Amino acid sequence: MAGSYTLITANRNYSSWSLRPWLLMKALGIPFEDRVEPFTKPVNWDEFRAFSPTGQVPVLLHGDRTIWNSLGIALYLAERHGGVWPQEEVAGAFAYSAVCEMHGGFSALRNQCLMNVGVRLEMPRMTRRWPRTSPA
Ligand SMILES: N[C@@H](CCC(=O)N[C@@H](CS)C(=O)NCC(=O)O)C(=O)O
Repeated sequence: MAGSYTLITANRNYSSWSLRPWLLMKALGIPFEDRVEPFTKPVNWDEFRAFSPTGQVPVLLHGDRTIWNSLGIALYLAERHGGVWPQEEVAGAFAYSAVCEMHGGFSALRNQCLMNVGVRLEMPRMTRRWPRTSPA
């Protein structure tokens, strides 16, 4: 047993990579210390290298082990906890494919559409009533 988990992420409003293992651990009820290392400037690699071999987040600390990369963390957790991957083979095949496609692809989309969960949009006013689906 390597000890308890500490998950290091940046601000999860802006870092979808950080959000992934955080959501996974929350959804599976895996207890962890939630350590946030905020982005303080456009590039934080030098500071993040103090705890991350790549200078990036997310990072999972487990005893004296450091596990980096969101998919690396998911794979590590899957070795220790049920529910990370579907049990059923066809569902598992789909899940492996979809996860790898998401992890290794969509770079153009990622570059164009950065994540910002903190943005609040003002919706335009409705100018007409929507039809009802059931009688009033
Ligand atoms: N493929 C990596 C991507 C990690 C990544 O790009 N992390 C970004 C935050 S979203 C980072 O730490 N960047 C350092 C910086 O922007 O200063 C993973 O899955 O963990």
